[in-house]
Order: sequence, then structure tokens, then C-alpha cells
Amino acid sequence: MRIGITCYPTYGGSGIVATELGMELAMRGHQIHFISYAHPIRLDSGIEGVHYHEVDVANYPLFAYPPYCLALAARMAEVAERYQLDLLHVHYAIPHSISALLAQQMLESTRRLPFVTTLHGTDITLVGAEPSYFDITRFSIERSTAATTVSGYLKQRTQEVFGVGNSIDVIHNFVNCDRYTPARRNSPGNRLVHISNFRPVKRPQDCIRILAAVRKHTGAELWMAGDGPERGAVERLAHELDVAKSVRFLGKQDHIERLLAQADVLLLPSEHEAFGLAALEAMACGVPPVATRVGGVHELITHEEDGYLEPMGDVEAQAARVLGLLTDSALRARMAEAARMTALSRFSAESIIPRYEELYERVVN
Ligand code: GMT
Repeated sequence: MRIGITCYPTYGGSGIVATELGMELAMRGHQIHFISYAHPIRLDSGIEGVHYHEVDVANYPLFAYPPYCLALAARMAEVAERYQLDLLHVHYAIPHSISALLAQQMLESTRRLPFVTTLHGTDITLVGAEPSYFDITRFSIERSTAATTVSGYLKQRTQEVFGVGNSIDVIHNFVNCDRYTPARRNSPGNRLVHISNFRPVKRPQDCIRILAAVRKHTGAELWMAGDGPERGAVERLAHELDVAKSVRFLGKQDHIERLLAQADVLLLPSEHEAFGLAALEAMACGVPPVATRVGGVHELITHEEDGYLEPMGDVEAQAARVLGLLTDSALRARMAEAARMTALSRFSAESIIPRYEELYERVVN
């Protein structure tokens, strides 16, 4: 099939899922056309069948806000026409879904252009819930040829909050278990890792509090990958709690799998999480997650089997789980094995990508 994919090309779960999906589809013989304002960070354009079309957002002094949504729609229509696309698949409702709808309407007289919208989380729980975006988010979901969510939880939230009438398919996130794989550990068994965009919803300060609590009992260090608005506050807290020397800020990373290969426990103390992709990537690498019981995370992690789920904000409970894993190497090995098995058996690219292919067949016919 010839598929146009649009996502946010920057760091963030939805862009990562869209990019990994496009590459997996290309490796299965599809022609994939990424349409976005910048080259998606994880996209390997060397893969046969992967194409990239940049959206040029022309500015003009009159525009307080350059109309990206319109430039994107025009580019989608142009690429769809030129490369005879069968469908568009957009990730994150606002504004991608509306641009796809416009592109569809622009081509109405010459070709049918179905589009799939995949909802990822904050497009529903935060952005879509803003009064200024609420109605248009609902409209974009209802007008999509098909809509998917990355968890059952997010489907339920979408239906409850927006009251949308169309059916929604749940297609969980996936991981490439050949690239994300357990490695021989050089780590001495004391390394925690946190990977996020450092937005308030991720509660990155809790990672510092967890580290401080753990270090009262055993030596441990924390690697923090990613960047975002809370980064400064996190650094200040590390100094206040006197653990700054044990925290390494790694910034944005292109090869998360290399980092995970050197870690022992993943921290995911989020306030909301539609799915928790960082936890899945860690699990594929045999790194057990200590996470919060929020949103759809329980669809991925089975408490006390392949990771832990503790109440959001309960730093003591999360720290106790981390301590247990760091001080009991047999427990850590058992959980690492179970985490890897979960990734392989339920969330591997091989098992999830065919679900998207079936959906594409459905919308084009
Ligand atoms: O806040 C983020 O983590 C970014 C956000 C996005 O849409 O880019 O991530 C969401 O999508 C990920 C991929 O599907 C999910 O794994 C995350 O759980 C979800 N984040 C939230 O719901 C907060």
C-alpha cells in the first residue's frame, strides 16, 4: 500500500510510535510517505520504501500565527495526488486530523482519500479537553474514516469525554524486540533510568525523591534522558536533596536502546499515561519498570510479575519497590525475564503491525 503518515517529528511518544510504525511498514513492503514540518527524529530514511516530504510553512507579517494546519493539508493533498496514496494515517488529533480532512475534501472530485486518526493520550486528556479545542477534536475524530487509540483506557476516556459515536479500534503500542533487546550488563546493578519529555504530567521530580529515598539504604544512581520544561526544577531539587552527584542528565537521546542496555530499573512516576511507551521499551530490554497505576499502564505492566504499579505521588512505595529490585538480584533477574516475555508475546512489532494492516485494508475498501 501507499500510505502517508503525519506526526509531530520531535521527541514525544506519538511521533516515536508513528515513526517506528512507518519503518516497520516499509520493511514489510509498503511505500511510506512521511509528511511533516521536520524530519522525524528516529526516522531512518535509508530504509527502502521510506520517503519524507517537508511542509513549508510560509510566514507573512499579517500572521500572528503561521497557519501550519493549512500548509499541511495542502502538502498532504499534493503528496496524495502525486504518489497515488491509498490513505493517510495521522498521529495526534490536533491539528493533524483536521488537515487530513481538508486534504480529503480537496481531492474529493478526483480520488477517495480515507484517513486513520490514532489518538495517543494528551491529545484527548489535556489538549482536546481545552475548551478552545474540545469541539474540533470531537469533530476530527467523528470525521476520521477510522480512529484508533493506544489503549483500552484511552478509548473509554475518548468515548466518555467526547461522546463520539463512531467505533474506535484499540491497537496497543509496540516495540521492535530485535533492536530493543537485553544486553550483557556492565552495570553494577544500581542504575535507575527515567526517559521523558520532562513535562509536569511525567512528574520527573518524583524520580529525584525516589533516588533520595533509595540512597538512604543503598548506593544508586539515576540517569535522566530527555528534556523539557521541568528540567531546571528537577536539577534544583537534586541539589536540595543532596543527590545531585548521583544524577546524570543525558539530554535527548537518539538510541534509547543503548541507554536501556546499561540500566537496571526504569522509573515512570507519571500523573497520566495513556499507555507508557517508555516502560514497554525498557521491558523489551529486560529492564523492569516501577510505574504509577494511572491510565492504561496496567494494560502493559502486570503488578509484581513484570514490573510494579504504585499509587501516583506515593514516592515511598515506589522507592521501596526500587530498593527491592536493586538489593535482590534474583528478583531483578526474574522480573527482567518476565518483562522481556511480555514485550515479546504481547507487544512485539510482529504481533501489532498486522492489526494496522488489517485496518488499512478495511478503510480503503
Ligand atoms: O506526553 C507524552 O509522553 C507525549 C505523548 C504524545 O502524544 O506524544 O505521549 C502519549 O503517547 C505515547 C505513545 O502512544 C503514550 O505511550 C503515552 O502514554 C502518551 N502520554 C500520555 O498520555 C501522557
